[in-house]
Amino acid sequence: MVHWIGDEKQVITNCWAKTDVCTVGGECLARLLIVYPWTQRFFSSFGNLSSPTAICGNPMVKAHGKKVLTAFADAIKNLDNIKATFCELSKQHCDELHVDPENFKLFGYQIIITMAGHFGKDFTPHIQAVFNKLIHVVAHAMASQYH
Ligand code: HNI
Repeated sequence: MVHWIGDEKQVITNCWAKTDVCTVGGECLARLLIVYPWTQRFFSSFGNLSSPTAICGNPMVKAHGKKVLTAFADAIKNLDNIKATFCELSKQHCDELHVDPENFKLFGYQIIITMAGHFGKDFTPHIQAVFNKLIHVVAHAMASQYH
């Protein structure tokens, strides 16, 4: 189980409270699809992904990014129970969606980059370190039911 130390939980909840899941979610998924183009193959039903402009303007990308970040928010509400929170989603991503778990980390990095852009200098190295820990814990939980 993950051990949160010092002010880590506080840092996560404070920062998340100022995060607009809708905007950030869309940007994270768009960045994933642009920076790691091979991830596009999972989203072939999402319509036009032919250029960075198309990806950023695609309403299905925005809606799905929001959905994923909303699930991320569930982890933040259950910081001491992240593995159990993602048990079903992990099974689904393994058995039905066949998403390589390496992609969970790549998505997490986009969360950090997007938050850094939105918060600017308020996104201090300490906050970045705490979120880096969080995204690794989430990626680990999302991979926990893979076989
Ligand atoms: Ni993911 C569907 C959560 C990473 C590909 N994903 C979901 C759903 C949630 C979700 C919630 C909706 C389930 C439902 O409605 O039954 N995904 C998460 C979380 C992470 C994540 C919390 C990482 C932290 N998913 C990824 C990654 C990929 C991915 C990195 C691919 C690169 N996810 C999918 C696909 C679907 C999906 C594909 C189905 C989309 C659809 O609507 O067809």
